[in-house]
Amino acid sequence: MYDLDQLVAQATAEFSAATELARLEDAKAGYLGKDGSLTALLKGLGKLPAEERKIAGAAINAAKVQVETALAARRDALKNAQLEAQLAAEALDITLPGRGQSRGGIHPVMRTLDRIEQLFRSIGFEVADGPEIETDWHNFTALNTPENHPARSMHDTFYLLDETGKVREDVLLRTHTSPVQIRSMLAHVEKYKHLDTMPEIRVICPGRVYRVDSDATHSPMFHQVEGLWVGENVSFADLKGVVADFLRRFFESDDLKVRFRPSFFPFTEPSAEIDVAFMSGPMEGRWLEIAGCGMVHPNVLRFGGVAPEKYTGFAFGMGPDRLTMLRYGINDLRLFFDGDLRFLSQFQ
Ligand code: 2NM
Repeated sequence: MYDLDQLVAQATAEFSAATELARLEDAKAGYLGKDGSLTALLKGLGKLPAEERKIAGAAINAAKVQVETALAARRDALKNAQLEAQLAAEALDITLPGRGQSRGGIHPVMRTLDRIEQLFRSIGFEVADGPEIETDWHNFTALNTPENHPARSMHDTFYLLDETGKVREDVLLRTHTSPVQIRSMLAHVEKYKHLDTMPEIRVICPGRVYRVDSDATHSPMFHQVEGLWVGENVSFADLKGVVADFLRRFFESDDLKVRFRPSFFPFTEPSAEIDVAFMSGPMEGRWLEIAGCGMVHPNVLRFGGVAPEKYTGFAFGMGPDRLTMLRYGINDLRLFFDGDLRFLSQFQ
């Protein structure tokens, strides 16, 4: 009869030779599978006479148990080895030194913004913000900008696409912070609609704005601070006083001249550019263009819900990026927005 001991020894050897689980299952099939040798022996039992069948059956079953035991042992061993290998591959060296923490800092432009906000708060202005994705109406229409004005073209303004890739007509990246002032006027008027005369609006709007422009003095994203003061009898003289006082405090110098040069903006009438000249220091005597301003156009007041027959207002806008460049003697605006820590950490 078949040598069962040899069969068990051979099965055990084959299992040991299998170094992967899949190969082990192949080896198993040769003994315990449908066409396996042990399976065949068990099937053949039926042909034996009754006495022999009993003895042979017991022997074959004992052999089967041995094969199954060897198989299970090898299976465990391979699974263990696999787990060990995975753990080894994923091992972390916890003795490596950490990367260290470095101290964060305030961006130089944000320092300028903080300073501007602080100065205006001290004379009774509030600080407001609004969305950077703005409606065409708040950004242009309410600011008295004609339908065909070049600022509205895709050369100058970033538009957004809809789901089908078409340019949306209704929204854009705001090109100035003036829409926040429209929103401030509308909210203020609504808040005080129960009064005959509303309290004055005094607000500044600092924030990011976007234009299609990029060179040493223009970045597609830059910052603005715009201010608005609306009330009864607010005049150009008030504008001059507020702006001149602000500039002296901002530059920490009484030794500077301020001049208002006639200009044009769709949202103000009259309009002016504001120039500053330092009377001492490295920039002595040079006029620098620092801001734009004017009396808010009656159409703009009306779009903001304010009656131009009763109220007047002035507005101004300046570029804190440019002010920061002046303050620190920087000649390329893009340095502020490259995110290079070698540059930025110099301002801490
Ligand atoms: C500037 C220059 C002149 C301005 C006008 C307004 C508003 F919304 F009240 F009409 N906000 N800002 C303004 C006026 C801005 O920036 C150079």
